[in-house]
Amino acid sequence: MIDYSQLSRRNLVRLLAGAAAAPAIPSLFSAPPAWAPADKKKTGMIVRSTRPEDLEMTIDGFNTDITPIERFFVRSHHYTPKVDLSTWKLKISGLVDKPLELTFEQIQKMPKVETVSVLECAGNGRGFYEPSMAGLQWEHGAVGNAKWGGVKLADVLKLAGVSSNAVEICFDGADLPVGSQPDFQRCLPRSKAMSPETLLAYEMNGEPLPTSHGFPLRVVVPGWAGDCWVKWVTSINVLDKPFEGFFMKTAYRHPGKAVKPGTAVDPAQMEPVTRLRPKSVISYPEHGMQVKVGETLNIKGVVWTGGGSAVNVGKVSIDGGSRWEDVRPSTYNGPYAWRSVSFNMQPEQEGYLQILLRAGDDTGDIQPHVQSWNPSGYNWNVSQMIGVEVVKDPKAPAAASAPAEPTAAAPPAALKQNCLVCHEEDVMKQQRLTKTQWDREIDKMVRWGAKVKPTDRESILNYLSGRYPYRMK
Ligand SMILES: Nc1nc2c(c(=O)[nH]1)N[C@H]1C(S)=C(S)[C@@H](COP(=O)(O)O)O[C@H]1N2
Ligand SMILES: [Mo]
Repeated sequence: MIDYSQLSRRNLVRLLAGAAAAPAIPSLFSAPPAWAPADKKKTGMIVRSTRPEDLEMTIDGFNTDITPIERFFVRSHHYTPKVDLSTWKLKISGLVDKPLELTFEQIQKMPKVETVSVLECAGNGRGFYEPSMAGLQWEHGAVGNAKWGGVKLADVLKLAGVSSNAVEICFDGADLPVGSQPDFQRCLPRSKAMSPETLLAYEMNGEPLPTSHGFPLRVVVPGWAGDCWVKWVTSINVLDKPFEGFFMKTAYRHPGKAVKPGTAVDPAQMEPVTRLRPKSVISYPEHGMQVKVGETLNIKGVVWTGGGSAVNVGKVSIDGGSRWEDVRPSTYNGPYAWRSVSFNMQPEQEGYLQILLRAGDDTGDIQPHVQSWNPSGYNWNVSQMIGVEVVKDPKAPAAASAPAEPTAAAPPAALKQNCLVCHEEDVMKQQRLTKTQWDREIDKMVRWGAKVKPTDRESILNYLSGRYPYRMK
């Protein structure tokens, strides 16, 4: 076993050239596919947007320690690119001693590491904030826990030799923006980039990285929110000052403190979203179920946290939060993985149970019971509460059916010409906004290149605010 952190750059170069006796690395790509392989079909997902692809895992997905690829959520800002591995290269440039271009084979020859880590979108839970805001209305499932295999990002950076003035390491993927939308480019501060848990991964759950998750290579940033986990990576650029692109300067920023719900925050006061906070999800029973009086009820869920600290407390309450019991997480797949918790109780009488789960980590951070509202709806980690009925004769839950949409006029031609060329109506349908909020969304789209005539603008605004008006949750 080579202690990779001790390898010098010269040795690395020799390893790559095959001059040193490199350890045999089992390869899943012995005959690399020319093109990205066809992905496994996703099952049981909530479709938040068909194109670009945004899929959410349903609650039952939290019943497993490792999230299968078929159930793993997808969040893509642009359309999914198809990568040709025979021409694919990873370029490393900027403030480095030696700019490099690595082939996929060269990366595979480097020492391989594996880590189990939660990947959670910063916007997971946005749909619970009150008042609501624009954006994908994720509930619980924009998160999953997978085993990632690849190389340490630091090892690749050491090959190129990062200059001592380097501040940020920026990544770009093969995905191209739709229209004149800004390109999805994200950076890590030097310290997190060089940290040993941060990877460039080519495997997910022991399989080649699937297309929708970034084939052939993605950034894996254990403990940090999903926006840093750049997919389809083709270039790494080392900078001596903070990158100014839209997805760093404007998006994925948080006021860092609670603000009055509904208020705008001066962009200068916003800081980047980084570390995940302690969080938990109850996977069983599901909200609204009926359970049998006198029978053992096995309450299950998962707990996780970010920032290199271990989840060390799980607490469960069955009476709406008056009394709490400790639950010990069972599995341990490392500090960045989620852990399963299980708690048995026996409801003795008919009635209504309000079950809560609460996670904390060893920094003393613990899940709150009230929201900390922020303008983009990031970092939702309010302790989840579900309700179940205790009855003598439980009925199986009725199959979930989508709430009926009010019948309304067909979308105006202007919506088809200006909006539905880039995305579907599904992404609008889930958002319930005030007329002012819809107006701001149209402004954003215009800034992103939608050429909307003033007369069209009015009909689009009237349609959206009439059909998808603000409503209380
Ligand atoms: N190139 C690229 N990388 C990306 C994105 C993207 O749109 N383009 N989305 C990011 C966001 S916001 C999240 S939450 C994660 C989602 O990863 P997944 O689709 O594998 O679940 O990928 C990140 N990496
Ligand atoms: Mo995200």
